[in-house]
Amino acid sequence: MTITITAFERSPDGGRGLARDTRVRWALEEVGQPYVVRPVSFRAMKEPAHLARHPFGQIPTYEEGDLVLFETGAIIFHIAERHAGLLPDDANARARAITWMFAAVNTMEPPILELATAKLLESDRPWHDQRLPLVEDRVRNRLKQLSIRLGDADWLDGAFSAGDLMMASVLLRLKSSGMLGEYPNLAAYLARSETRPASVRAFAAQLADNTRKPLP
Ligand code: GTB
Repeated sequence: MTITITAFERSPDGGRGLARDTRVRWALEEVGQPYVVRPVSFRAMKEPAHLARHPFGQIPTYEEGDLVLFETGAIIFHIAERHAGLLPDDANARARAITWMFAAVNTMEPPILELATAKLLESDRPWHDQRLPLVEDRVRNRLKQLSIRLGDADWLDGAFSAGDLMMASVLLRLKSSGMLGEYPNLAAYLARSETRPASVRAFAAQLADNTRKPLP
């Protein structure tokens, strides 16, 4: 059955991997599933046809036959459950990998998104200079805790899993901040993730979709 995902018609970052369809592409590449991309404009995202797929009018979505999913955590969990390669067979190890997926989106991502919002949308507010260091501290606190847990391991819990895929996608958002450099094992963890062949293919595909010239 063909898998179709939605992605920005033109991503604001030019397709450099920050939009969340990257993590879905990456998961599909890890498990060797082909997919097609339906590009969606910002306007189309808020129209009924897309809202039927995604109640919040966002990308990415995932379609496979009658099944329509939104939320990257749920999409990647679905992919990992249906195909070998992203979750361990052992029940306890599997539960721990799923725990890391939740930790990525529920514990690590919120302060990281708050930081992005503070920098991108609040820089003209009179309280910005006072608030920014507080938000940065919240991010550093989580990075420090994650760094201690990772230690000198390659991945969060044994072999690479969907938990690492989610965590690396979340950390990616910090790359331009320079903060990851304060935690060399996390910087190395992200670099290790980014050099996985499946990740390289996913990023290349997203970039290609964003740099392709529109048809005349
Ligand atoms: N919790 C949802 C999930 O994980 O699936 C969040 C989905 C989401 O935030 N989608 C964003 C979206 O559709 C795109 S990824 N935004 C349009 C809207 O809400 O109207 C977030 C994103 C977009 C672009 C960049 N960038 O270019 O730098 C970075 C991150």
